This record gives sequence, structure tokens and C-alpha cells, in this order.
Amino acid sequence: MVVFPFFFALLWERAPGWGFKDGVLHNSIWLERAAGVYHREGRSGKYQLTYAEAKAVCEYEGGHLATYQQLEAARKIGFHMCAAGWMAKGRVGYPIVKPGSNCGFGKTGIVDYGFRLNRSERWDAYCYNPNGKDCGGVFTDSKYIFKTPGYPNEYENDQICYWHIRVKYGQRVQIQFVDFDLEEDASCMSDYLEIYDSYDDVNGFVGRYCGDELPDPIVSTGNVMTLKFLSDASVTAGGFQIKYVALDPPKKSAGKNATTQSNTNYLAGKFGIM
Ligand SMILES: *[C@@H]1O[C@H](CO)[C@@H](O)[C@H](O)[C@H]1NC(C)=O
Ligand SMILES: *[C@@H]1O[C@H](CO)[C@@H](O)[C@H](O)[C@H]1NC(C)=O
Ligand SMILES: [Ca+2]
Repeated sequence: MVVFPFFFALLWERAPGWGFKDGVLHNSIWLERAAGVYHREGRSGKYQLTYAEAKAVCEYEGGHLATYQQLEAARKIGFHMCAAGWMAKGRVGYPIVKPGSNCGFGKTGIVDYGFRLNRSERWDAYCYNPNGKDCGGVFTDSKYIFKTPGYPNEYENDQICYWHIRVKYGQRVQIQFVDFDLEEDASCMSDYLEIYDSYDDVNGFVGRYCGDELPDPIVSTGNVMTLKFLSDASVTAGGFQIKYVALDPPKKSAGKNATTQSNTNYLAGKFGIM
């Protein structure tokens, strides 16, 4: 894999959770929202957006569909997504940083589906918004409290935050909601917090939250978790404080029982362990 030492040196200072371990670039996804590029899926889930809809989604958030070059630039600084999305001019593809058999055919680079003749096909979207207000980062401490930007004041419009949590191997992440108030709407289509039991926002979806009800605590299945907060172009609210703590592994029990016994408070999922 080609590395960009200069970028890397910069990043290292800004995001201490980053680095190479066992030859794999870890926590790469969450960098500064990857130079203005971010992934967006339809309100109803993966692969729901026609080209026109994908374009509208990005424009509604003040940006536009990313070009291939913008996506590649983001990829080079670590933007990794296992989901095909529309780019500008009707091109479809996705950026792969970490080679894996499930995604990207074991290669790195933009997996390019080319310019689509049929623009009614449904994919996700890659938006580019250099003015979007991003926040987030990579967190490796055993506990931390996330707050919406500006908290205790209201958060702003057009906010995109990714918080990526990685605790020690074998530990799990418990998320506790301390204070929660996002613009209310029935299906959380405007402003929302999404939680993923995984290291990206594609696998291990746990839930989407808005309004002012405090959700119950959530425990990961593995040692990583991702929180994604988006606000749209109008109406803000009080924001949130969300605490996470690393839980030590439960006492070892033999073989298969280890999983089944500990299931009660844990999510079913298999994307958590890295
Ligand atoms: C275009 O794609 C849509 C969605 O996959 C499909 O329903 C439609 O039949 C396709 N149109 C053509 C002309 O292939
Ligand atoms: C697994 O747990 C079940 C019930 O909790 C018990 O009956 C069984 O003997 C256990 N098996 C092992 C291998 O410990
Ligand atoms: Ca809003």
C-alpha cells in the first residue's frame, strides 16, 4: 500500500488513535470527514437512491456529489467505505483502503462501477461539502463523554460528526446517554444520531435516534463502535452528552457457552472485533 508520510505525520499529531498495526491502517475512516467527502445512504437504508435523489441529498446538505478525484483524494487519506455510491456525472463506486475479501475484491483503490447508463439504479451517495461542519475523531481511552458541538448550547445546522471508539481488544464499549435532545420527527429524518456496532457506518447498524427521550444503554459485541451525528439545514435543538466506558471481558467460560451466556446485555452482531 502506498503511504503518504507527510499526511501521516500531520494526522498523527491531530488524531493520536491512528496508526499502522500489524500492517493494517487502523481507524483510518474517521479522519476529518475525509477532506470534505462523506458517505450518505437513503433514509430507508442501503442502496435506495437514484442518481437524481443522490444528487438532491448532497445538495440539500449544501454540497454536491463527489467527483471520482475527490473520492480518491479522500481515500488516500484513509476514507474507507464498503458501499457503492453515486459520484458526480453518474459514476458509481466506493473507496477501499483496507483490503478485505468481503469488500473490494481484496484490492485497494476506488472500486469503479463506471458511468451508469441507467440512472434509475439505486445506490448510496458520496457527497462533497468542503463547508460542512465536521467533528468527531477516534477515541481509544477507557471512557469519554461526547458532546454535540457547542454543548450546552444548541448544535448547528449542517453538522456531520463521526466518533469512532476503539477500546482494548477483548473489551466492549458501553454507551450511556446522559442528555439527549435532537430535532424531533417521527422517523428521525432531519437530525439524528446513529450507532453502529462496527468500525464504519455500513455494518452493524444498531439504531437511529432523535427527539428528547433518553435511549437505553447499548453495549457493543466487539471492541469498536461508531457514532454518527447529522443535522440538516434547519431547526436545531439542545444536543447531547453521551458517555462511553470500556467494559472488561466477562469471566472466561468454556467454548460456545462464552457467547451465549453473555448475550443478554449485548447486541447480536459480528462486525465489532478488529
Ligand atoms: C434501470 O434500473 C431500474 C432499477 O434497477 C430498473 O427497474 C429498470 O428496469 C432499468 N431500466 C432499464 C432501461 O434497464
Ligand atoms: C452451556 O450452558 C448450558 C446452560 O447454560 C449448560 O447446560 C451446558 O452444560 C453448558 N455447556 C458447556 C460446554 O459448558
Ligand atoms: Ca435540524
